[in-house]
Amino acid sequence: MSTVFLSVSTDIIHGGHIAIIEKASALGELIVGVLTDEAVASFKRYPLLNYDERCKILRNIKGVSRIVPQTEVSFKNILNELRPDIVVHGDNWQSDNLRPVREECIELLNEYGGKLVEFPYSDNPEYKKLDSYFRSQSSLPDIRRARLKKVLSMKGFVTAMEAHDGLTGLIVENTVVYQEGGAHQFDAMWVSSLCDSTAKGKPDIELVDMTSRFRTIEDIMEVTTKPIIFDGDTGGKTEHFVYTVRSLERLGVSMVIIEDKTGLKKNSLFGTEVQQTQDSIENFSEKIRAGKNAQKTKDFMICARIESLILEQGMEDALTRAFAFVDAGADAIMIHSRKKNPSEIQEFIAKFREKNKSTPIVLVPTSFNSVTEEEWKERGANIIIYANQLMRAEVPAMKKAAETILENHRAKECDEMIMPFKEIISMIPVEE
Ligand code: SPV
Ligand code: MG
Repeated sequence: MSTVFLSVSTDIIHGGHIAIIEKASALGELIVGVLTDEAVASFKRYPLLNYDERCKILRNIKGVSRIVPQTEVSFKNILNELRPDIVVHGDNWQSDNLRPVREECIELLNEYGGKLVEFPYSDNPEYKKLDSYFRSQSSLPDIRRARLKKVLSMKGFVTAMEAHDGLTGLIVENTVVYQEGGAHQFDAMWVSSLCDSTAKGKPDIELVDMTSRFRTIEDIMEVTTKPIIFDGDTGGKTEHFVYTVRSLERLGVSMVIIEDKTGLKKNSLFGTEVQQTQDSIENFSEKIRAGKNAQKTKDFMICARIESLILEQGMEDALTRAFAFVDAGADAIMIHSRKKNPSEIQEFIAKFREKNKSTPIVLVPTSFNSVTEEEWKERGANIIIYANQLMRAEVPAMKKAAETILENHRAKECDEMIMPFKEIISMIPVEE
């Protein structure tokens, strides 16, 4: 009897899946590869039903002989291990973003004489509706808020990309690259004060008020499902911060990062070139304590951002503050630097980790950008935020298009540097 392998990543089992399981099991002994939560999250949304739940369901479906865990999107390891005679898949992967995985799968099958059998993918509109229902469930505040902690505990290391409106949110939500058999996506989104202000043509000095910042969050949240990390600047007055915490929680934001500065805040990338004042340890600790007391759920996180290196106050000051802020209840620590050389950040991590093994460390490697994520992870960092790259990519592209039209007195020359609107529209989700 032939062995048949079918990989399943879905958490909504509908008639389409039952049909493909039936067809696959008719070809031989059916082994189902159940993608782990991490593998599913790496190429599509975070599954609502966890791995164990999904295994339980699949194990009990008629025709499934056994199930095996599949830890990566690629079929490489699992095919090398199982060497099934047949791999079954829906034909949708001929054209969707799993195409490179399909190509690799065919190569592997050719190596040992296995066969790929593809069945037509069901395009039943009811199944599409189900999928969009589950997607909208993932964007509900309670589910979304808790997801950052979940992903952190699952992977120990998270990447976040800046989003400053619905469209950049969609880019962060949906961009996937396939590399060495794995899929890579950003895990979370960063709503930066710098980019949110810049998008509105305003300086990054806490001028854009919270109502407007919340509006940006809502625009992003309406069209995405990934957890959101909010740049809360200084957090404002402690008496105001407690209200901000509750509003962010209600919206479904997972973490707010507040920096230990006071008075008129300027962007950290200016460092000591502008007048900036660091808050006292006592005041800032009190703000963290008040924020933690104000929050209503256990999932919401408050991260304390330390500006000692930015303001050239030295490593000892940075470390003293980090330990004090953790004692005050901070769920994470962000250490910032504007030096190109990453050594002061590396030194901070090493010294902080000597005494504290578990509090997540957050980095924004805009200036010290030569170190890879893998190395930061190894050194003990947990969240990497790409804080402004999407905005810095869009500004020169827009400027160039504007200049090209002005130079040519028409838009024809501009065509090759811009995207057809049809392609942009295809990125916009449509509710059915
Ligand atoms: C932001 O993105 O607004 C930040 C990070 O606070 S930084 O600009 O590096 O200060
Ligand atoms: Mg900021």
